Amino acid sequence: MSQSFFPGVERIRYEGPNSENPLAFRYYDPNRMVLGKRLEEQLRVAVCYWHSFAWPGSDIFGHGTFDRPWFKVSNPLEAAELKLKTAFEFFEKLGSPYFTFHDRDIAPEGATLRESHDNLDRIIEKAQAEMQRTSVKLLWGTANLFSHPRYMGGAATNPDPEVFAYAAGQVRKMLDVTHQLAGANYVLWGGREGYETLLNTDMKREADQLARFLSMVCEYKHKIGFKGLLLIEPKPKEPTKHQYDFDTATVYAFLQRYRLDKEYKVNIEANHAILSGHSFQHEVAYALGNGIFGSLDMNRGDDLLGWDTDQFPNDLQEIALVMHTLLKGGGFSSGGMNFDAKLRRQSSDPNDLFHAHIGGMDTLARGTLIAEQMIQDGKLDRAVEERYAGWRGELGESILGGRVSLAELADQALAKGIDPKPRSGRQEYLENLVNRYL
Ligand code: XUL
Ligand code: CO
Repeated sequence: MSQSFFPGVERIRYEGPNSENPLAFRYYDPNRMVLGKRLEEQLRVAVCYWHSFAWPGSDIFGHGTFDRPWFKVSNPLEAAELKLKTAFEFFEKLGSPYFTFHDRDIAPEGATLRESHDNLDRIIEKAQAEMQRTSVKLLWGTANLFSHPRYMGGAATNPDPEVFAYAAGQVRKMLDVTHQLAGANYVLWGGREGYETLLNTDMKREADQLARFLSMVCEYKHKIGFKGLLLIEPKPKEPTKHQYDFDTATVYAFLQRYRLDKEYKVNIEANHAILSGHSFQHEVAYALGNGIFGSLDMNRGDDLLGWDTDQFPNDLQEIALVMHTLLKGGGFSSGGMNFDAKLRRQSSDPNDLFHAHIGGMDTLARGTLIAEQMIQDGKLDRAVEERYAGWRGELGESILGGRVSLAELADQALAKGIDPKPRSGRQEYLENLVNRYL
């Protein structure tokens, strides 16, 4: 077997905030207890295969910039094996408990669907051995239903039912593989499920097709006894102009309309939230509030760019607020934090992969410790509770309890001469309070 791709790197250790070692964690101490769970279990960090091992560093203007040995191996299955070894060397040295992958990240597409399945089987057997050797687990599997030209007009929403059938072939296989690898969840991101122009698109029909696909997927999940969550990943645009899974609220309405809301939850991605005109925290709060929270794709965008830049998270305030919302909502069940994040094209040294993930994990850890303080302190929660205190009184309870009609309430307002006084929302006071924890 090949040699190490990261020869100078040992297992990354927690060394505390004062460490000068760039290849150490300053905040990510997996064994530290946070609100009754080990930090590692609160965060459930995953490294993604596609950005870190399959992407060559190309963009629409230029070729790959990353000199990875598996890109130079001409036999695609041998290349996949080398990539697999390197990926597990990385997961093990980083100490990430989970990873994620698409079918086509881990094994090459063959000339036919059957050949692709066979390629996948060969590599998955080796992946299973690596998982046993390292104890690294699968957070979720997924199928790539967007790269190949056959999917240019969508997968489930394609005008051609044969494309739908091909997608069914890929998803059944990846559900089987995810189940075989004891994956904790299964993700569906509708990369090409959207449209460019209504001149050639029947939106209503495409929604029906997508719903049919999703119900076939959940029927199959139950048939094979896969216990993980099925997760839809919202994104408002890119690659299509109008993506059907625009944001969490849109996905929730769609799921309810087709009676799929008990079967699917969401995988929320930070930069997708921003692209949809929301904050990451808003999306997480919405999903928790409606019982459809599943998992997170961690990354960040760039304020000056309007696309999915997939940078590693480093905004401490954003992460602290998201973790505050998430931990108050009970934290993860089977979900986790998948780094759907990539290096910049100029970060071409192998060790840049470590710096990126170490920085990301430290930001998540530090944000979580800040969120723990906010929760234990209780000041932020008390401010919100006080703001709604009236609803716990006689008037509020009679309204929400359905004990008064509109007419009765209107009469009461007249009879009692109700004259509500505006009260401050104290936003700046609360913002200052948050800054004190950072
Ligand atoms: C694309 C994206 C995907 C999904 C998995 O923006 O986020 O990588 O996470 O298909
Ligand atoms: Co994603």
